[in-house]
Amino acid sequence: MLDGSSTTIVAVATPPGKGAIAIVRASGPSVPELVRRLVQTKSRLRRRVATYATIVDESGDLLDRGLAIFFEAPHSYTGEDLLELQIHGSPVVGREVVRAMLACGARLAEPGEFTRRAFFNGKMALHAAAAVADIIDAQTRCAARAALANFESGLAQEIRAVRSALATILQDLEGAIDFPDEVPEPDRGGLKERLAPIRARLESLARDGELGRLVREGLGVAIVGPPNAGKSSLLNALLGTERAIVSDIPGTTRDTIEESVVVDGVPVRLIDTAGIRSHADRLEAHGIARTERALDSATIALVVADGSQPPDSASSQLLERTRDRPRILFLNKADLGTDPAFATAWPHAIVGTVRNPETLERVRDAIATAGWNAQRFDATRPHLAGLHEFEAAYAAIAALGRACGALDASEPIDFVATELAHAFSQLGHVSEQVAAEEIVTGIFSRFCIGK
Ligand SMILES: Nc1nc2c(ncn2[C@@H]2O[C@H](COP(=O)(O)OP(=O)(O)OP(=O)(O)O)[C@@H](O)[C@H]2O)c(=O)[nH]1
Ligand SMILES: [Mg+2]
Repeated sequence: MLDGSSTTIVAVATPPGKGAIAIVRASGPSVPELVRRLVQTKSRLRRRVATYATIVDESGDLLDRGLAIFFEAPHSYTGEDLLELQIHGSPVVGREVVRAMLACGARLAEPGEFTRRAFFNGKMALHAAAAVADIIDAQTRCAARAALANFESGLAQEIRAVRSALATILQDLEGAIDFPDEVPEPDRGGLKERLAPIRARLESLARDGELGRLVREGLGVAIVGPPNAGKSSLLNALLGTERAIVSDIPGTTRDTIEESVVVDGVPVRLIDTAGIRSHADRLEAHGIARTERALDSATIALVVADGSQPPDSASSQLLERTRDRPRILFLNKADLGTDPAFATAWPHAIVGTVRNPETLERVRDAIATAGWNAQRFDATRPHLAGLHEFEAAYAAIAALGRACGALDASEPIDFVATELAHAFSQLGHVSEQVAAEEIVTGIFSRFCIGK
């Protein structure tokens, strides 16, 4: 049973491979015994004091020398007795120390199990545990700062304020519902006015959350177009390195190539693809099938065409195909001129050349506009992060919308109260420590072993 703390768990907490030091972590009731059998120090190991130690195996044979730190329950990361051994950063030594602990009755930790124990022992709130996973997963400085902002309980406080405003309105409605003959119904216009800022606050939290999600998870941009349009040249120019092969032979790129750049703090996954054309050899046809998949999976289609030539059927088809989705149209090779037919057919396109930095800046701006409306994300503010937080916020926003609709349509006041109560209870999933088992499991499954 994962939550039980009757077992002692152990893992190498540092990443695999060679390093300056490695840290082996053990947590659970038999930690004092592990200390007694495996950790030899001149004087008794004191709590929370790094002490030079000789580490031996279960038979007393030397394994390594390093630092040992003992944290006594409940004053540890997990809330249990916890031992950290800082040893030499050799994967072999790390494995041997873990093996010796297993021989003394410990078992290997599951991914995230240390943090899971911290949560179940009341050392850490669920949102903080999720923030820890986000800090570790962060791909950019902005994502790391944003995760850190969520480590504190700011979001829960904001949601509590919204809930208490809702609770006050609900109380005011209660009298009218329970004693319809004695208590007059509150003024409907006044109720709507009181609900408006609550809705606005939640909507703003949801917007910030969506931006945070982008900063955390990144955005896929598929660079598509006919062969020879300059797609790989564009990828290279945006990356600032010669990542993809560029040549004047149409059909140079055969496979999709994915690389990330950071735009306004958002990791943007650029996917260079094989040029689309109808007369392709077998190998190229495979590449074009991958292009199709990249186009389907990416959020934004960046359609590139050689604007110095008249439009061909492939570029016209792509123009039609991407009509109803977020897209950026880019007419490249403006240094060779721009065909008037293209200028008419692609009126909103960026016209320029990958060789011009100003054109690249316009492409980056267009990604920011298509991807996140060029809104700035304030990484210092707490924001919605977990899936269950988004679900709860959107459910509450929808319920408030229905409540306002009911007020407008002069529906019975108890219908309005039901919707407000629903919003109130949904938001409780964010502000209070009530979390369904699958939410808890979902959060901890993201962790690596040893955390
Ligand atoms: N004059 C000019 N040539 C360019 C420009 N961009 C790319 N090229 C040239 O166009 C040719 C094709 O460029 P690529 O980047 O390989 O084109 P692609 O769209 O990736 O082509 P495929 O991989 O075959 O689909 C190369 O010879 C590039 O040097 C540009 O802005 N101006
Ligand atoms: Mg290419």
